[in-house]
Amino acid sequence: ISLHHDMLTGVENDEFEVFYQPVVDAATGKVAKCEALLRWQHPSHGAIPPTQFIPVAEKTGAIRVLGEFVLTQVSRDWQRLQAAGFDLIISMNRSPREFNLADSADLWLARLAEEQMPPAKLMIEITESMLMKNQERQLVNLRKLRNAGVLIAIDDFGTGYSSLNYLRRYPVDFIKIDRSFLLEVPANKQQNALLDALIRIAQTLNLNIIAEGVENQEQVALLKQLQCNYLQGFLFSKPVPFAELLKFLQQQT
Ligand code: G
Ligand code: G
Ligand code: NA
Repeated sequence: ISLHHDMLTGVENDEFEVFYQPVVDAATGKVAKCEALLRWQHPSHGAIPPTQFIPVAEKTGAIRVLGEFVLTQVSRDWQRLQAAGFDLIISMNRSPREFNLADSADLWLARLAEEQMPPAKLMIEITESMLMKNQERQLVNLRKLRNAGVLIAIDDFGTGYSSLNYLRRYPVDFIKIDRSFLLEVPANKQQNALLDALIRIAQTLNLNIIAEGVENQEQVALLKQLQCNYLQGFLFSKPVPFAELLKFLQQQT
């Protein structure tokens, strides 16, 4: 099968859908953000997870079409949330390849303008490995986005070879602590100490912190004590279709 071809026709045939996972403000307990996560229902193979098709899309270039689809959907869903009285920041994932093109930032900012979504309501999640490779073109795009007001988050923080210098040099607003750091928290004292250290690094650099993979109240208590800013995980909600996100938001008020 040609996954590349299937992805392109899949976008045209409405096989892709953007799901959302809520992100909760640790201080208020209210949803402040949500992360957009792409889902694909293939007509003959069923659900194909992004971990399977995103790497292929990155190689073939189909990622550009998928990325366009996600951003358009995100901006329209953001408008629908506004209309329903919810002022959220929506984050989306972008792979390094999507930052390689000279016009990426211009293209995305133009789309935001077209859809009338303020850049400050969009957050882009990138991996730390992208920053560490120090590709000039990627950094130019990153700076352009940030200067326009788009928020930048480092995803899976702590899993790369964190040469921490890159955090000072590059335009970043948020770090997302990888869920592997929460696995045995709070039972494992060593893991708790590691989590504490990661959070302190981020605080020292004046970065906001989102903890991923929050699954129980004990983790919430510890994260609050460590002054982690935002919480995301199955305890609150798994990634859900837009209609379910809206229901979730309406139930919390
Ligand atoms: O939702 P799930 O756990 O299946 O996502 C797995 C990974 O796929 C995520 O960690 C994320 O990095 C990636 N992913 C999901 N949606 C997108 C997307 O729209 N664009 C890119 N580039 N990656 C995505
Ligand atoms: O790496 P990234 O943050 O993009 O991955 C997001 C994915 O992580 C989601 O698609 C979801 O499937 C998964 N995820 C989110 N919350 C939890 C959680 O609390 N526990 C576990 N095991 N996975 C989670
Ligand atoms: Na992410």
